[in-house]
Amino acid sequence: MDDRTSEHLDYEILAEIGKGAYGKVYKAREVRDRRRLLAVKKLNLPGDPSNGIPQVMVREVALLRKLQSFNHPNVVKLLDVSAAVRKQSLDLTLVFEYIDQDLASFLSTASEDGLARDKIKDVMQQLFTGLDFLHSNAVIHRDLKPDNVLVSCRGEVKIADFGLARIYTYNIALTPCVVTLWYRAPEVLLRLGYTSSVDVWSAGCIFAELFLLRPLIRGYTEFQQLQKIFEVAGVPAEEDWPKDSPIQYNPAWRSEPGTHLLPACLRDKDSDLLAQCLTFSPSRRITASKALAHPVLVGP
Ligand code: 0RS
Repeated sequence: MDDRTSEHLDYEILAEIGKGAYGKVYKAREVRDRRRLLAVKKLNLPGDPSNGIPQVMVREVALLRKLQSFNHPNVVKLLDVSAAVRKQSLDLTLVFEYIDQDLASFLSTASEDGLARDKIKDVMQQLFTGLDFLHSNAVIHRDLKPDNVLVSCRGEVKIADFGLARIYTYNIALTPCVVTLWYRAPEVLLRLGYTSSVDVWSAGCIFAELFLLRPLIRGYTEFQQLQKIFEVAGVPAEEDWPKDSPIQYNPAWRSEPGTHLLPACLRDKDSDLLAQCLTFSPSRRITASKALAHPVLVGP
């Protein structure tokens, strides 16, 4: 039954560590010589695979492997890929290096005095470096959040769960699970086209969260998330409102950005970087590469 097409790494599953639109992620240990800890991600793609592996999947996996060849310190390392053909589905297994902690847990255990500025700067530098690398290779994460930003015991920040977006959309309709809207850019909430700038929005939300130790914008429906975005970042000008938006611009929306909602200890340059990440117009939002040159990330 188990007809593996390629398998190089042998491991034993230790525990399930996550579950979502992507399938399941397990913590595992390599058997025999190296006994490294691994993160094993299993995707189950329904459909009849007898006509071959779907093109999207081949392309996305090829892209992941190509990215891997750069060995970038701020993205998780992919060690192995294998596929198993079953009667009514295709099982894809991705094996990654295991990183000790996710940023969400890291923040939940931080002292309530907050993180040191140097730490915030270091995390954001690494996050934007990883994003800049992904974006330079035409990879958009689309769902960046503290749960899929990993922090190693040596303080390395690594982005996980990227590059399978097109496979996920295939799976998403079938997975009745709650997704967090808190890091979503307005154009994603409005279901408009998106570019790599959606990840910069998410990074901005994470930047604020490093100060606040709680999420900056917490909405429970797409519209509520959008309203809360306006409360924090201000209402966009009517001429910036996308023509193809499913929601009509409402001149009655209040337009004062709520500085009281922002972390109190932000300095001017922090607020400036945050505002440039949380810019409504994707084309005017700062890029990951430009963010790396921002005074917050280069200065003393
Ligand atoms: C919600 C509080 C819990 O090494 C973890 C790892 C961890 C990994 C790892 C490596 C490569 C992934 C994980 C990965 C793959 C989808 C993913 C989605 C989210 C995150 C990682 C993904 N919080 C979440 C789970 N968790 C404990 C806290 C941990 C802890 C250590 N190391 N994942 N998750 N890719 N696909």
